[in-house]
Amino acid sequence: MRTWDGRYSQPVRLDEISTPSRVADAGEGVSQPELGLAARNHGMPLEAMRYDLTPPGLHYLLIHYDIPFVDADAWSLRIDGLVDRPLTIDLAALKAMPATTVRSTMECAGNGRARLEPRPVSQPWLVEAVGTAEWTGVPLRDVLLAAGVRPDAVDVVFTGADHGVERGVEQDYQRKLTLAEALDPEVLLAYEMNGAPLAPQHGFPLRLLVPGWYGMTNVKWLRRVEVLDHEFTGFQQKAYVVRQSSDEAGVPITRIAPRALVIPPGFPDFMTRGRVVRPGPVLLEGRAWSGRAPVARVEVSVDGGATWAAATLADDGGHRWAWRRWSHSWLATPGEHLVTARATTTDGEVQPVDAPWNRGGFVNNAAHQIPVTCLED
Ligand SMILES: Nc1nc2c(c(=O)[nH]1)N[C@H]1C(S)=C(S)[C@@H](COP(=O)(O)O)O[C@H]1N2
Ligand SMILES: [Mo]
Repeated sequence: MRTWDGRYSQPVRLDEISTPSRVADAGEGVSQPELGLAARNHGMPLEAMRYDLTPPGLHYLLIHYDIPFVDADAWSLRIDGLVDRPLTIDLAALKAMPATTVRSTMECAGNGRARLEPRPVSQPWLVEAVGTAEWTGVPLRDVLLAAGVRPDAVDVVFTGADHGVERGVEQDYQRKLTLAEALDPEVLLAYEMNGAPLAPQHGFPLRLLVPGWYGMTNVKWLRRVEVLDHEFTGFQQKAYVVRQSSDEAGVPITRIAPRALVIPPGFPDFMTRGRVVRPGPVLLEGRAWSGRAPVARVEVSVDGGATWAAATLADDGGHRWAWRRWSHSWLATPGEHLVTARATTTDGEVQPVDAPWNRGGFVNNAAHQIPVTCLED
């Protein structure tokens, strides 16, 4: 890190101003740079799980660099690389194509990172990096078929209009899908969120929407779709992996692991956000979702996971990729309680109680725990 020592005419390299990845020391508090990230990239207040669709402004945000200013009239999408007919499509042409809408829960792969011990230093999410929206747009498949993908295509790369530097690497934000994944008819080039044009912070005018996948794949401010005859290994592709140390290649992160979250019961203390309830029946409720096999059941515990009871789980209402409501009636008694919920999929995958640690702080779907104080009568 440079300090201001008056030698302002010294040449500076990008790797000198860009910080390497790091794990916090034992007991080290959240740093000023992490606070800066948290203030830019806000989470969804957990009480917003009461809404089927996350109201405008309450959906979480994750923006690696700056929100680019995009002039919709000057903007167009380029589809090129290994295609027979490279295309340049403007917004009006895209909107003239047949559109579909999908209701989908999006979650950041780093959700839960700040609960890991030791804590990987990055955007310090607790559990609130999630939201649900209805996304409208054109199936990517239709656009790829119109361009005519060549038989030897391997990967499809998506480039956003945002630009920055990360761990010394200057880059446009880029992610890929394999050709087979990109041809899934559920993958959209989305220009609307909840029936309105995308807001600047959510990718105006166009983003990729891959239902069931962690957030990082849903490239915002999309400006180019390039078909490659080889595997794409860009920075963001190598960064989103589960590994124990940074010299491992790691396992790529794809679909959202099962998770249930609890709407914090009762009322909060301002500073600690500790919850307070009065004795008697308390309706515990929340949401559960999975981008892997569907959620089969949700269980609730009020003693930190020592004993579990089955919650009532609503069906998905035809929205396979959206969170589902669950509830459980609890008879609260005076004292301290640790309210916990966990989801299990139809494949038998169950949320762990202890957080699964990895170097990037990804895919921590440990069961949500909320300390609750029940007052005397
Ligand atoms: N171009 C671009 N796309 C991006 C990002 C970004 O920084 N730049 N962030 C990704 C990450 S890590 C997440 S979790 C989601 C967040 O989408 P949202 O802010 O609309 O909730 O966008 C993804 N798409
Ligand atoms: Mo993310």
